[in-house]
Amino acid sequence: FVCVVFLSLMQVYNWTVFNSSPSTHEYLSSKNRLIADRRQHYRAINETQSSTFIKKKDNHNDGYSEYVVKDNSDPFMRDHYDIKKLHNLGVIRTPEDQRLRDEGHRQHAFNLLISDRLGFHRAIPDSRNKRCVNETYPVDLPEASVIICYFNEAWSTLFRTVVSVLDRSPQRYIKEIIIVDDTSEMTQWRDPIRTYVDKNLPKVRYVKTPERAGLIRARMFGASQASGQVLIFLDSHCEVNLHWIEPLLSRIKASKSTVAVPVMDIINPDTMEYVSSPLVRGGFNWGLHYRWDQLPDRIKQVKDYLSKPIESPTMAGGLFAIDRQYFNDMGQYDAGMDVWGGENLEISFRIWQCGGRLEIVPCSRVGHIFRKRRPYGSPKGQDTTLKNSLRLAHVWMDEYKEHFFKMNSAARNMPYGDISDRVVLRKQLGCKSFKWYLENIYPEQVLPTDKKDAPLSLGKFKRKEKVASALRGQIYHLHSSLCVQSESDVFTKKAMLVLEPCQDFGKEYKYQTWYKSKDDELLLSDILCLDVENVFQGRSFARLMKCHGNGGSQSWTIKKNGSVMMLYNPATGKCLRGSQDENGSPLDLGICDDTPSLSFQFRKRPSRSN
Ligand code: LR7
Ligand code: MN
Repeated sequence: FVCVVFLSLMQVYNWTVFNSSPSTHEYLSSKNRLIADRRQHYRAINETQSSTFIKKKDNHNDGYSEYVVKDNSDPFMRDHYDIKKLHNLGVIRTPEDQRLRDEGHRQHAFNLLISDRLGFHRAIPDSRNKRCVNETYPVDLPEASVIICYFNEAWSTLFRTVVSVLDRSPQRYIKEIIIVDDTSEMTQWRDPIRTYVDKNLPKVRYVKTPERAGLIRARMFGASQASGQVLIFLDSHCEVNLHWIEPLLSRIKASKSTVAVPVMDIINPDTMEYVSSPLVRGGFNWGLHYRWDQLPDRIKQVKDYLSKPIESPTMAGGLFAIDRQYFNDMGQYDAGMDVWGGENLEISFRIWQCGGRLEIVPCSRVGHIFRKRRPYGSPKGQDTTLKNSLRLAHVWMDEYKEHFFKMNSAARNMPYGDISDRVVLRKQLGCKSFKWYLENIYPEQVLPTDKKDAPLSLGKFKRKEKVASALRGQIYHLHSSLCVQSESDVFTKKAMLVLEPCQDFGKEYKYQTWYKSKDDELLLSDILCLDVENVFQGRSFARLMKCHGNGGSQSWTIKKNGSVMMLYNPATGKCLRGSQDENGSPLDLGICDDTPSLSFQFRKRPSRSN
């Protein structure tokens, strides 16, 4: 037994352990030998198994044949993704390990130790819905240029992104992969990366922006050098899943003005675990932040909606496929936008308002490392999201931009640069109004005034009170033995939530009494709903809000794990989390894993004995 453990460790370490202090060059090239071996293996799998096309029928009208993808690579994926192995990689054995992990968290906001040890190839679970196996795709799909922009990315995550594309895409669909170095500050990696690419990865091209461009202009820079019919953008810390590319390309083959977005699976930044995401779609709030929305019923009623493309009001931004000509014709991106933020809503509004179509394609899955913070700023420290949001509000949102200003009164008078060429673009393309977009593409969206003006109706509460009593009580946090309550005694809107000693009587008890409505809301003392707000750098906090009855981020589902539960918020794809050590720090949302900070129970008031 010991021997087996030892051997399997050796196998893992084959990938990872390197002699005392190799130069980057040695490191990369010793790795490369392993990769070459491994690659043959993968290639074989790729050609003979995972991409077996069986001709289904000739479709003479469109001039192409339809093929079924035969999916016998699946067992390979499942057998090789091993969480225990992954946990082993995180074990710290030396001070050097410790240093790497700390440095990784500081510079990249993820676990660099595990990432580096994983190497460029790794198996991940096939996270697709089973129905996807029966989907058919045309065989003569257009070729893609994959564009990956990065600023200060770790080389292991960068190359895992690149190599996953090479491993899991039929080669004939990959015209090239362009990695765009957005003038990273880690200049010591520049030459090794370039050399490695030139020597070993023939389809991959390294280009560098003349100066730090920010991800928006960096993407345009990359796109301008691409020659494939389709552009596929990826973040620099992704891993594409089995058959990720065929469903995307088929949508574009069917219509050049369709923009296709894969489902973003979650790679945990602390453990590098690959977790399947639920099927949700893109929305936004009036602060112009992206949010995940649950699918509206009208979509869930469609047969096989779990494997068919669904239209989405917005996209998250980083991962999508678009016809190159269409991308250019419809104005690429707003070059006046800096560094990070807002471009995803801008391109989403533009696609819909100007006659295109934005879809989420459930059978295409790509993992992305969701970090808890962004480890870089903008060159001058500005808030680029706010400036970018202002630009898009002024160009695309007509009178509805007022709602944004109401949320950000300071934004009203902030400078946002010259937008005249974007206004001209909108005219030239003959785009529809924002009102049209809201009414036709995003009818589920509510205006902030709708919520504010609606009086709290008692009738609603009465109706909601008739819920199973099992889901009524205190929300007890096991790890701290505390109960969830509002940060303020009275129920104020927007209050954060904190953990406090559980109270068993009177007013205090009432302030800790929650129940779950039929609509999956969690109401505190029958008054306010547990909601989520993205406050800062992607970190989401739990907040009390007026119940709006529209689901979205106010909808919570219980994930049972034995006698404990996690409170899962499908809109954000995350779980309610209590801080493990600091008393009084507000509850936020975290990736749903098995850490104790996510474990809760509904607690009944102990019966009074005397
Ligand atoms: O100056 C920069 N130059 C760059 O090239 C800053 C960043 N970048 C690169 C960076 O290395 C990364 O590859 O741009 C990419 C995106 O930056 P991240 O990963 O730090 O940001 P993110 O994942 O939080 O960003 C999400 O929102 C952004 C808004 O501007 C972009 O649209 C990102 O592409 C987007 N990522 C995703 O949609 C993946 C899913 C995350 C969500 C929700
Ligand atoms: Mn990212």
